[in-house]
Amino acid sequence: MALRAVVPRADVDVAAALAAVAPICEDVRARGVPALLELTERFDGVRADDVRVPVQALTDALAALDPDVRAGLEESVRRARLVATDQLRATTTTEVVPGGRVSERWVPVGRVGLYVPGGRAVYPSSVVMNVVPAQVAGVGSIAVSTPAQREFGGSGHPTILAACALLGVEEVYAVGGAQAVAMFAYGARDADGTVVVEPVDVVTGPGNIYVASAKRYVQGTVGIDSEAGPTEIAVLADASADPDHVAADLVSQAEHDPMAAAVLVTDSPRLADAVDAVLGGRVAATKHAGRIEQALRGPQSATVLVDDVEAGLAVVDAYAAEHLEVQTADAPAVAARVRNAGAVFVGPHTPVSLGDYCAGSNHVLPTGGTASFSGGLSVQTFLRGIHVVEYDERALREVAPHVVALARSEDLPAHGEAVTARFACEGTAL
Ligand code: HSO
Ligand code: ZN
Repeated sequence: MALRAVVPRADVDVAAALAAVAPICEDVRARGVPALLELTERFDGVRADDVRVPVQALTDALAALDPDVRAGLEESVRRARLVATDQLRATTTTEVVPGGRVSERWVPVGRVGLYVPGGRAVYPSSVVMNVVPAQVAGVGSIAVSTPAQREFGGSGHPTILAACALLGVEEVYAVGGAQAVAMFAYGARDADGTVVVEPVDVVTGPGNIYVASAKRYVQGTVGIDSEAGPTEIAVLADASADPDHVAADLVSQAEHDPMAAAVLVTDSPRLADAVDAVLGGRVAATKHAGRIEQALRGPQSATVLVDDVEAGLAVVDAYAAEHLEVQTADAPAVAARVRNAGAVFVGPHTPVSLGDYCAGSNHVLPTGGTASFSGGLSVQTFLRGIHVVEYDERALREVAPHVVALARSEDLPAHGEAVTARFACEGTAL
């Protein structure tokens, strides 16, 4: 617990953004499409006639997609589908007593809205990570929203549109930010009252602090996945790790955002020095050196020296990283002991960026320490367990005295009477 207070962490105040986000959500709720178009003009600098991206634009974007990117996305989809399919849970049925059964059936939600950011983060891979589990879960209606881009005439980014087309998603909106989350949560009507966007049951997807805050605002009206914050990588390494690979992996996630966190936890001062020695060169040689440097220098990033791997495990558990790499001798054994992490990447050949695209795992993962109580996006996000209870007369009769006694203890006698009413002809003295 004490460790949790000292681990490095970005200061992201989602609650503070609520004040800015609440009026936006309420405006969308009250005025629908006209509000969406105005907000898009205000925040994205482009005035469109319509919020919906025509299906033809999706098809055209896919036709124009770089074939190598298409092949990469197809492989990413194939692997994500394999994993998601295995995540599906079978119905469980428990024979509690003869004649008394409880089942749990996993049923997909009816409709989901997936938010895909634009701006600096144009990630077709996030389309894959959100859409595939929803499809595998069996969600019948899937809509995507992504910010309107001025340079693309107010439509969504073509790579995002192409990824939607590749996955067979035809309902796409060019709406960004908090307003997109509100649009999904409340639905939206035209000025003349025609329903343009049906409300959804669940909103998922990453985004900036306003998107996260809007998700918090609408939660309860709809389900949400986790509130995504800046990306984090922690590497738990010992002297056996390759410093250049460790440095490359830290840099890879720092590339997302000046607020991204890159934390090295090691019991080897020599490894720490060696990583430091190569880090500068790697940063200087890569395209987004500016923001990477900011991320690595920020208070959210650090090297933590520990006495041994055991102590390192305590630190990474306290940190509860979105991504944790274990690069130690006998990495599988060490990884098996990790309790808090969004995803664990085991051994020298499993960099986080593999998981970002093509491992088959999901890259929508809990950030900001929330991995201590939640997990990443999966088919489970889109399913609900429904308990199905069926007792026959004998089984009910047998347990009736217990129900009556418990009901009495809670001063809810009508609860007991609902059971005894079934045996009324035999008297109620159960
Ligand atoms: N590392 C990011 C996901 C991502 N990386 C998308 C590349 N594209 C958060 O898990
Ligand atoms: Zn990434």
